[in-house]
Amino acid sequence: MAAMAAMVLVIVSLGAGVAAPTSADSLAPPHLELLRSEPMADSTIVESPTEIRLFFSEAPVMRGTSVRLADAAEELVPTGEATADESDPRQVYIELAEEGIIPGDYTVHWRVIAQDGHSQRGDFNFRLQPE
Ligand SMILES: [Cu+2]
Repeated sequence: MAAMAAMVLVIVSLGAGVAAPTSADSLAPPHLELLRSEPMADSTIVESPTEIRLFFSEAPVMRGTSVRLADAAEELVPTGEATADESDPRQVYIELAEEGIIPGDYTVHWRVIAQDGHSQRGDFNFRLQPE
């Protein structure tokens, strides 16, 4: 057990020596990231949005990409399918029902496959609270 741990340490330090990284981040290739969203994460908005829009650092593969909206009870809110913006495929949106959503707390659950095949997922919240 101890011998194996020591071997792993040797391999890790050899790898680090060759790559001469300045930080742990430089060992990993860049991954698709969610840069921002509309509505913004953790924001309180006063009017129902007509869509939820996510701004990624690169265009995801749309097959395998999903964006879902859940209410405070974690019930899914009916929306359109996740769609890539025609003019900028790094932007992905879902359209909400014409009548909008009712006041309350919401969670957006997103899941994407990046061009490099890595899947990424996350979620963020916002509150709709008319004045
Ligand atoms: Cu990746």
